[in-house]
Amino acid sequence: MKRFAAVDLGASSGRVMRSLVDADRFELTEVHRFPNEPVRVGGTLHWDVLALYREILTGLRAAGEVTSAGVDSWAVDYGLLDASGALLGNPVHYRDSRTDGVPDRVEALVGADRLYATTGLQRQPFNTLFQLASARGTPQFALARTLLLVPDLITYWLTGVTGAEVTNASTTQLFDLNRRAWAADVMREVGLDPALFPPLREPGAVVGPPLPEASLSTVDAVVSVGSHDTASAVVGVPTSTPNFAYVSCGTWSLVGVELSNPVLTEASRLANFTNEGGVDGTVRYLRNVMGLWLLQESMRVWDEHDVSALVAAAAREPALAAVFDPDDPVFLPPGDTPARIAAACARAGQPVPTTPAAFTRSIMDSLAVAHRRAVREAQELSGTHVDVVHIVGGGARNALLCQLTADACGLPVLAGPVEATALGNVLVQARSAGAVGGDLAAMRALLRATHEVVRYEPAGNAREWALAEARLR
Ligand code: LRH
Repeated sequence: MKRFAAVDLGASSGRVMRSLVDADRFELTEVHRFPNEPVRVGGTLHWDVLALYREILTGLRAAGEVTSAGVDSWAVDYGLLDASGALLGNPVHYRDSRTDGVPDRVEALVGADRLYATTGLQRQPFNTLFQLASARGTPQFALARTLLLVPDLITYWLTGVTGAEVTNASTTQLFDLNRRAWAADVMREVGLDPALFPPLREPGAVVGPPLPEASLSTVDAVVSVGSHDTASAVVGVPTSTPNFAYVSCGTWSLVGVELSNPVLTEASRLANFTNEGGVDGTVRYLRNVMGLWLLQESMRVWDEHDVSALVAAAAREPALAAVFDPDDPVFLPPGDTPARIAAACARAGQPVPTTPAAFTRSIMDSLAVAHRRAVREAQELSGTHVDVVHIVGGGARNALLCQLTADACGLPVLAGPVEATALGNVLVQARSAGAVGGDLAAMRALLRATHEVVRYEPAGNAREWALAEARLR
């Protein structure tokens, strides 16, 4: 029996989890949870990264004796180090507006088709490439000698070792997925010095022991994991078949399939599907659907805190009354989401919801329709076939969304585990330590043997969902 710690920095909170693993046991306990709230200062939305680091140390001490610890967080965001290794300012949060208009400028330099052919990455304003293009020219950037994605920054503070974990590096739009190497040509074309980007490391690589200053005598080593949270979440999908789609459902719904090679066709680029590097050389071929962020932001505006009551009320509202496209970029920044939804419904000539319950129903229906569209397109664009949809992450708790997704896709949905990201983080560490053996299928078999899923059978009228999808266009 071996013990591991998983650090996961999510959209509203960070957690440290302790896990016990052997050949037929796999337990996970949360030992420390802390807020992860961006801070707006000087007109920019920042990470409060030192406060997070302090909480991570507290959590790792609370985890007790562990063979290793691994860190994951959301993609694309980074810190810059100067020549002495000091952090240059607080990392900027990807929902900041500094990249407004930047993708067009960058794509005028390096064609969008050329970018996609090399990196396979979807066009999102927050891609690291676009963030860097907007940071170039600032005094801080002039001093920068090393770029570290946020989990790599935490790992650097813990160990003193710099590096770039590949699953997260693949979200920068500066990474060549076919070669699994930095895309130095693209960097040069946009005026970035390739020397800024540290050597790559694969998930499972041992980074090193904690530095004495971290005072973590109970942690033997820090190990590189699928440090992009979505990469870890997909490891944590308990599938028994290769013919599965996943919805990693939380703040975002990441909807797609697992492939062995990227899809780099023009049709794929125009559909804004992304190819992200996964654990064991896999490709996560997916679309970013706006996800439960729509509900979280609406609840913030309504000053409403009881999500279960709201979803229960939404379940009693009429179905498919007001469907809008959740992937509209107007929903990306924080703000008055209900007003934006109302405007989207009005624009589409649909009834405008008026109560929180009706808005919530509209969000659930629209997400289910967007899940359907993404599952359908992922299959068409990649030439694969899907028999089942796995929903993992916090959204697996939302029975209404799970049932609507099954109905919309016309496929069974298997929901859970809620903690897929932390479980995937631990599985990679456990394999590195020899506590579990084998490939992804073997790791997922251990998950199935130790974690329950809830099955939702598709019901309802397939034609109605097809018509609802047509209303998104
Ligand atoms: C989910 C996620 C997603 C990225 C986004 C920035 O947390 O990592 O995969 O696209 O955040």
